[in-house]
Amino acid sequence: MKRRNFLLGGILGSGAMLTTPWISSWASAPEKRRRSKPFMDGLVISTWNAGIVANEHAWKTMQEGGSALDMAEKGVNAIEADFSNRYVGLGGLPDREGTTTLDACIMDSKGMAGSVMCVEKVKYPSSLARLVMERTPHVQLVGAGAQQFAVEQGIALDDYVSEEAQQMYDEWLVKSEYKPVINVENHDTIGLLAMDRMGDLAGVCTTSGMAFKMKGRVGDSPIIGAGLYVDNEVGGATATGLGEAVVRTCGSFLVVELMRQGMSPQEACEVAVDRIRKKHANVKDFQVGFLAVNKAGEVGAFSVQPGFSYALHKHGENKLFQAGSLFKG
Ligand code: SD4
Repeated sequence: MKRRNFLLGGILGSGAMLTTPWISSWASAPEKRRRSKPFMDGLVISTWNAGIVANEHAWKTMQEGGSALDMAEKGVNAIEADFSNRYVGLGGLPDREGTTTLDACIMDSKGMAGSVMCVEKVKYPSSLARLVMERTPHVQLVGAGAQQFAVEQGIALDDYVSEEAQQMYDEWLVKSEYKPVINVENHDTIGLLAMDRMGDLAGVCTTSGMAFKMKGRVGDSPIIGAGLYVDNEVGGATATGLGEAVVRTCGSFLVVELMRQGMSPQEACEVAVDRIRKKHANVKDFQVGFLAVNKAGEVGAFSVQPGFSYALHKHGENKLFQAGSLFKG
């Protein structure tokens, strides 16, 4: 057989596999999506109650001509700057050594990504993640290296320490109990997905991480594919809650891939939560929530425990919703 014919035979041979039902539905999904009309009105969806404020800022950014990436960054900057928030930014609860460390990542519509992990004294970690994406050949910078990069970029380090967070830390020290907590009050990471009027998508996720975590612990929030994933051809997803469970299951990537295979954002979030259930015998003891959006502007939200709120800015209205959940409380 001539080499050219041999190669052709190989391609046709693997094409025969497309007759299996799963592969063929997967293969036809992009075709289906091409037929659904892209949403061009602008949309923002973000986690927890603080999402309302973040959405407002993202929307304003869009009205001023900003891209989906600008919307995402400016949206969460408003929460990072709010030092009364104990779960995002420098007002966040510290690790078990008493130091607040921040995690953030960002993704644009071209599939570019940037991330900073375990960084100290940086007021806007999501903006630093954007600088990593735009001004370095890398995707992730960690700890002292991330902080050094911030300084090199002209960012002044901020020594803010929240008295209330310090007091909560002192109370925690008495027992030093280290276990994941599931209720709403103990989660507030902000994950935000934005779609601009070109129909392009971007996303961001920013947090001070799990309260009283071990020194050096990094959760899902700054991990591309775990706390956030955006594919401008398909949609985007973000996660909140117990980061370890989300990292183990590549949660946000999973949601986007399920949408790629033809699932709605809601179905994809529910299947991802179910995957977490199957992989964790202790699923009753922790919270994880997912948000998703597809190119048609359809959204989905689902969590392990009840109490996961999210904010949706669509058709000019910014509203808070409660996600459905695996357990009913
Ligand atoms: C983490 N996923 O560090 C974050 C925490 C969180 O709402 O989302 N809290 O694991």
